[in-house]
Amino acid sequence: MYNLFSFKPSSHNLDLLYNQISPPAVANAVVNTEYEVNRRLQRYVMVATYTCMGGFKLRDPLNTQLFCRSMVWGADVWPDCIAEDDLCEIDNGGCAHYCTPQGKNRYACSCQEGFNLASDAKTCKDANECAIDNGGCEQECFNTFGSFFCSCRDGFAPKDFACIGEFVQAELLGVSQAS
Ligand SMILES: [Ca+2]
Repeated sequence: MYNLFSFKPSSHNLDLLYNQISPPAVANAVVNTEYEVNRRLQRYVMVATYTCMGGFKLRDPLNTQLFCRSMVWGADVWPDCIAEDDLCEIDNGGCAHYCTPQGKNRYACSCQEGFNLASDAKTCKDANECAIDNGGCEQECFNTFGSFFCSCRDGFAPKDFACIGEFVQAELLGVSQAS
């Protein structure tokens, strides 16, 4: 086994080493591997520098490299190539819930069921389902954050969106009112 850091490798050695520990693939990127002098460590280290393919760009232009230490490739932050025109790739486009790319440098936010898009077109606010047709509830409608529920007045029991009177409940349970 070669000691990676104790010598300046010849191109032949570099080929041998490269075959042993080729750097990991990063999606939509090409990689160039070479030895560089690390002045802090006072030795040569193997460095893989990634370049994004056409139509892609680095998520963070400062994170382009992986370093080989003890035969393992790593970095504090790994290089990452994202679509050039996909603003949703960065911080979800600022959307609270969903971000949908819509062509070059355009995107739209949308919300999960039970929420409506706020006036800033990014955040999502609770939809008050009860405000429209009483939420479809027969009697009481209670709005909750992200949802709602139906309820019934005294003497009635909820069944889906409807309310069943006590007499009907007893019949459903097979209880005779006469007994
Ligand atoms: Ca709600």
